[in-house]
Amino acid sequence: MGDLYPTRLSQRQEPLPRQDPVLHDPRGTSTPGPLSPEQLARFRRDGFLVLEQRLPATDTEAFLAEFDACARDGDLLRQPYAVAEPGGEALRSLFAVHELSARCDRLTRSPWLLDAVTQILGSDVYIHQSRINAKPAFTGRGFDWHSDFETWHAEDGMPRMRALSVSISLTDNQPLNGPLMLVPGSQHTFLPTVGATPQRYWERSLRRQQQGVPEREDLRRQIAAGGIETVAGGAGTVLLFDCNVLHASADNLSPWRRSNLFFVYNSVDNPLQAPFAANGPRPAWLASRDPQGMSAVGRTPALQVA
Ligand code: 6CS
Ligand code: FE
Repeated sequence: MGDLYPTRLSQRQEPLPRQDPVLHDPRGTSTPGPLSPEQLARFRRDGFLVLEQRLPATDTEAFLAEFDACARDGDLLRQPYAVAEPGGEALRSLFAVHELSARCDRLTRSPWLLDAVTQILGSDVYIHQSRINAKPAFTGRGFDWHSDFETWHAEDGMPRMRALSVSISLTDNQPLNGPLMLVPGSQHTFLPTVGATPQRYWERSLRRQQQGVPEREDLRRQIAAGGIETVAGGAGTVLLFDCNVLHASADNLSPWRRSNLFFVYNSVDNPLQAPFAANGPRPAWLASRDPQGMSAVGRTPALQVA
């Protein structure tokens, strides 16, 4: 099969309708799970869903303490999976956190999360990427508009839209500290982007993304149709969002940090291929190529749902 989602093109192309379902197990019934039919319908319509279940403060505080310990560890900060803010020393993102932290690894496997993810993706899953985006006070820079899938397709060779992110707030997310903004309904359309992927682009894109950002005219149209919703909430808020829903977040100029933990689950039936629009694959800490979970910083077995 050819490329269903051509992107990183030399000139603008019209948006394409999504070729994959949003709910891969349409009634969410082949695996019993915590999501009600109404919640599944909302996820299909909007491309995201805030769960009623929250992570207790003891856990969010423990994750933050682990992150802060990493941010003081000089050896770790020299690793490629510790990404600094542009022009700053502060730690912007830490990848492969489920391999760095046993607590995190356990959380990726917790049945209440896995069961919800499986209701949507309709198969066993594995971790494609995990990270903490720290958004430090005053210096945390934003993330421009993008679809994660566009990057994972172009740069990682993810063939189909059958992945999602779980985002767990470790601090308050509120209008003033750069919360996630999402465009409801945008997951139904693929926006091809303009501009070839530079060599080893991830070394820059994780600080500031320029390729893979949709054309303004396409963004305007999506936002005119769906609006923008921010996910504000206290520490412990759990958000599921589809791999193709448009999202962004602004700089954090406030004195309150905004740190979120992300787990990206991909279907085991959607294994990575050669990148569709980049020269070589990205490192395993950024895009795991092994559903059995062998990555650059350790070994993680596949996630068992049953
Ligand atoms: O390059 C990536 O895989 C990542 N970049 C962004 C802006 N969002 C998702 C993902 O972490
Ligand atoms: Fe993203």
